Amino acid sequence: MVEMMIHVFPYILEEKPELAAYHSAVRNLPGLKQYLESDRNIEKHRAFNNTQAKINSHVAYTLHYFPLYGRGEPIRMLLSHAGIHYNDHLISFQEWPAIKPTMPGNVIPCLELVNGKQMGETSAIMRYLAINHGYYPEDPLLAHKSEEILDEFQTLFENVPKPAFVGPEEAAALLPVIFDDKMPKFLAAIEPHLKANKFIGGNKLSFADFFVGGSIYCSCATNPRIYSPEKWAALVAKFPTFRDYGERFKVEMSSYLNSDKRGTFHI
Ligand SMILES: N[C@@H](CCC(=O)N[C@@H](CS)C(=O)NCC(=O)O)C(=O)O
Repeated sequence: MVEMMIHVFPYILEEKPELAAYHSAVRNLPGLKQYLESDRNIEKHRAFNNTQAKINSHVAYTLHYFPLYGRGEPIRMLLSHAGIHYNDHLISFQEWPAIKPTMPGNVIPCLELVNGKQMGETSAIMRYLAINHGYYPEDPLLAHKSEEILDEFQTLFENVPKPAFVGPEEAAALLPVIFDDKMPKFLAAIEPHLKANKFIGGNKLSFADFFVGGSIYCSCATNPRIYSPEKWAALVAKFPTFRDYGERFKVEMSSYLNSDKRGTFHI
């Protein structure tokens, strides 16, 4: 019963210390502890979480981010693919200075839970959502591959979005770095995995797919509003395994990509 209450009112244990003590004592009973930690229970827990988030469709999460694809888009994509309704709080650049001090680390994206708890850091938010909604691979090798690719993606994306936000001279200097060095190296490194697997997560999407299929393929390579679209097209043409993967990802995400939610963000 307490487990069910936690799903509906996730903050209840913080507010009721006696209930928290009772809950902890019961969970640690020898037979129960073993069952709760078994794979079977973890599966049921995930399925319940998914259903619960759908039932609480209007209160599941609020995502605070700019009206951009950027770091917010993998989060929007995962939530949409999971069928979870969320409040997409788009913060304009005019509003940002007043909101900035209220966000974790003074940056966004920030995922806010129904109890007001704010979570920062894109990768950590994505892992949290992946674990709760079935996008964290159970196979340790696929989990490692997803983590590895996400780490490489984060390094790559220190540069890739920049040309959209800097002056023409700085942008021009960055293009060879992106198109002749960073992007081809990244794609060459991930292509063998994409050749052997439908998605980075194997037969189903993992959190890393929302960065590679989402941010790289949808928000950059095939985004009609991207900088240097001809360079992106030429890059994709050189990596057909990546292109085929990107198209598979687009099919998987088609209802989101064709929805109004997708917006007309720039990058
Ligand atoms: N390490 C953080 C970086 C977050 C970040 O730099 N966010 C940018 C937008 S993509 C931001 O908040 N910029 C506004 C500012 O720094 O004032 C993450 O991965 O979430």
